[in-house]
Formats: sequence, structure tokens, C-alpha cells
Amino acid sequence: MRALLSVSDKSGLVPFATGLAQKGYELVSTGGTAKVLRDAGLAVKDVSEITGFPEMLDGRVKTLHPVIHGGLLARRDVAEHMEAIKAHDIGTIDLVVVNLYPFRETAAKPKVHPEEVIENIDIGGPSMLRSAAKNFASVWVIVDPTDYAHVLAIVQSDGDDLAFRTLLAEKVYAHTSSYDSAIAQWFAQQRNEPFPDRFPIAFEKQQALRYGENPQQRAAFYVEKPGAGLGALVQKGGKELSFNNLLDLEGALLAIEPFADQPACAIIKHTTPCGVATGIDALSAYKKALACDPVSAFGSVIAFTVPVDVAAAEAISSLFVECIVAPSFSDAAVEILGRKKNLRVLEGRANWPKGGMDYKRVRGGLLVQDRAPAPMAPATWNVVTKRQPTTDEMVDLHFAWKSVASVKSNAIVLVHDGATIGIGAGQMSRVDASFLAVHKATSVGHVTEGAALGSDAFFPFRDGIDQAAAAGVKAIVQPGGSVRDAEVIAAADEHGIAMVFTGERLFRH
Ligand code: 93A
Repeated sequence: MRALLSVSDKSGLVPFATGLAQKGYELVSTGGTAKVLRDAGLAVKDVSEITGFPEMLDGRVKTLHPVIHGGLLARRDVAEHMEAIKAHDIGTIDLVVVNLYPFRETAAKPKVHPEEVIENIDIGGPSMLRSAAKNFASVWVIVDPTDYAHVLAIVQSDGDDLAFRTLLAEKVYAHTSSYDSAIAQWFAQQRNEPFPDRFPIAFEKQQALRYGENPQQRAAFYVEKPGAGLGALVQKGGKELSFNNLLDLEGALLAIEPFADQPACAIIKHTTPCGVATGIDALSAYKKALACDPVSAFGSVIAFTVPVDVAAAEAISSLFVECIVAPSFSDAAVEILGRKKNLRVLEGRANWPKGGMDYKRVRGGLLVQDRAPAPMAPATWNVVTKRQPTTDEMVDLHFAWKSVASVKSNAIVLVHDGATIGIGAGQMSRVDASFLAVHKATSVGHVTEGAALGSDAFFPFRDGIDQAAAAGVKAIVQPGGSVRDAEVIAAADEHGIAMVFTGERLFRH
């Protein structure tokens, strides 16, 4: 029996190779791997010894040889194959352990030279993996060190497990295809092309999910890069995350993102906020966000920009909440929240992967766009009405603009004192969104007199303005750009409303 070992990640290698050697495997290896094995006292043959060729071209050609690929690919059950390799003095290779040059890690290094990245494109490794995996009927192929133990256990017990060998082959092709995707993506990045002809990203499974949006739908969670984005969140308590939890977590993180530089809280239901607020600390932001729409907050996902302490944890404990996400939690806060078995506690910032794009799935395709940039600041806005916003109104308008960005379109928010007080989301007409925002606010007793209003897109008619004025709204922020802007501005002037145009639309679908 012969095992070929050629690995960049040498973790777990020595105990595994030792186990193979003890079972009588002859070990064949490439330069660096052979050295590690010899240093551990194992007998190893160099690949060059069996190929009759030295490793050459700075290691670019090490294992690319018929003696290797013949030994991997020959079908043991086909007499002609076995005769052919015998005629060429090629011995079979029964077990292959390969993991690849760290291409992704090298490409991700800051200021890395392209030459170094290119040298980390592994050619021989994927070739061996693919040859061995094609012959999974007879050959063990291990690309993931976490599989060493299971394979060794089978080998040590003189057992066999074709089903597991088949799974290892599947793992190989999943691995090599994602490896090549990363290379293609790097090439696309080098020519500053965000939308290459062939979309290169391969997603890896982060976790299985019990079910999808509904229990009758199967589901799993895939990530662009393991450990990046939502996949970077560390769960500190509560039961398993669901499909809808992950969707709402994304909505929650979107909602707090514009407020990253201050204590802020967003409460999310069905991917849209039902309360967003800033405060002096986590507790005060939470209280203000909750006050926006306490009825909808039942069963919500809550996000914070600041660490969650005991005071905030205790306040949240009295509400039924699905998930809570924050940059960190004090130990005591985790303990308090941990008493609620159904509450998932997630720690981390879940930053977007570098150069990350926004994807939306449509049947048979994928819509790809830049992720939404941060909503533009007041310095770029234009006051279009006779009346200028007061300083206080300007603060609320800024808050309204930042908070409306995460509300599903058509979106209207009413804002007062650093908090949403009424949110109209996901309506098919803007006037209905305005109506809902006012209705939601007044139905829980908020005073809308003097409130600021944010609209994610322009008002197509004056009716939305008239309705806002009737509720006492005194300041409005919206993109502008309607053919009826003049009519809309005139309506605002009639009502003594101060209105600004941002020139930027914030749709979220
Ligand atoms: O440069 S390569 O593409 N050419 C080869 O022929 C080759 N054979 C194995 N890279 C090659 N490898 C890779 O070398 C393996 O995939 C593994 O990652 C690495 C192990 O090298 P060493 O044993 O010298 O540390």
C-alpha cells in the first residue's frame, strides 16, 4: 500500500502519517512535507525518486508526472489498466493527502505583490486531488485535515467504506472548484472588473438550517468566505438560528450601520425595523426604539451598536425576542439573556467581506450590485422650501434619512428626538406609507406635531405632503427628482414645512 502526502497545511500530518506507516503504508512525499515527516522519524520516499525527475521550476513541477497520475487513475478492476501501468513500471497509489497552496490567504495579504499571489496558484495539488477523486472506487483522497481521524480509524481496523470515499471525492471537487473560483475572482479584481462575464464566487456551507422561510421548505446557509459577514457572528446562547432569523439579522445590522459611531438600537420584524433609536447608552437606545412600536416588537430581532450590559439585558428580558446581536456582551448580560432559552445571543460586528457585493436571486439568475453606500450627509443636501430647517429639525432630518435607508420600500419614517416614532414600510404607494407611519405613531400615543419625516424616494404627488402636514410634520427629507417637484415644494411652502432634497434615492426591496 502506498500513500502520497503533499500538504501546505501540515497540521495533524505527523500522527496521521505515523498511523499509516504503522499499518504498512509506504510514504511518498514532496519536499517540505517529506522534511516534516523525516524530522518526525518516519521513513519517506521523495516523489522525485519515483518519478525519476527532480522537482523543478522552483517547485512548479513536482508531482505532474504519469508515474503519479497513472498510479492514481488506473482502474484496479480493468485488466488493461493494470497491465499498462505495470508495463511502464508504475505502482498504484492508494491514498492521497493533499491540501493546496494558500491562495486565498496570500491574495488577502495587504500590499501583496501579484507575483507572490500567482506563485500560490497550486497546479499539481488540484491535479492529484482530481485524479484521486475520480478513482474514488479504489483511492482514498483527503483534502481536509479534519478527515484524518476517520480515515485512519477505518484503515487501522482493516475496514472499508466506499460511501465515505465517495463523500471525500465530492469534497475534493467542491474544494477545487471553489479554489479556482477564488483565482478567477482575483483576476477579475486585478482589472477592476466587478462584473466579470462569468460570475466567479463559490459559496461554502456555513450551517444546515432546520427549514426555510416556512417549515415545508428545506434550507441551508452559505457564505462567500467562511467566517465573514453574518458567518462571523458568534452565538453565545439560545437555540439554533433559523432561516428567518438570519434574514432579520441582516435587516437589523443594516438598520444600525448608519449609527455605528454612537449608541443605537434597531428592532426588526420581517426584515424591516419597527423601531430605531440612538441614546446615551444601550438601555436608553433600546427603550426609545421599543417605544416606536411596542406591539410589533414582539418576536423581534434586536441589534445594538454598543456592548450590551446588565441594564439593557434586564430590560430586554421582559420582551419575547428571537435574537439579539451586539459587538459584545458583558458576562452578566449573557447570563441574564441565557435564562431565556429561545433567545439567540449573537456577538460580533459581521462586517461585509472586502469588496462584497449585494446579490438578489431571481428565477434562473442573479442580480448583482454594489452594496448600498452610507446615506449621504446633510452637507450635500439642498433646502428647497422658503423655510430653512431649524438646527433641531436638521438633527431629526439626518436621523430620518439614516433610518429610512433600512426600511423596505415604499418607506416613510416619522422621527422625533433621535428615534423613529412611526414607520410606514413596504407599501405599494407612497401616500399609503405616509398614512401608515402617522397611523402607527398616533395609535401608540406618539405626538406627531413637530416631527420630521423621511421618505426613501421622491413624492410623486402633493398628497403625501398634505397628509404629513395634517399630522403636524414640520420638516421633510426626500431625494427630490419628481416631475411634480414644483407642486410638492409649493405644498410644503403652503404648510410652512421645511423640506430638503438629498438627490439620492434609498430604495430597499
Ligand atoms: O507548484 S505546484 O503546482 N506543482 C506541483 O507539481 C505540485 N505538487 C504538489 N504545487 C504542487 N504541489 C503542492 O505543494 C501541494 O498541493 C501542496 O500544497 C504543496 C506541498 O509542498 P511541500 O511538500 O514542498 O511543502
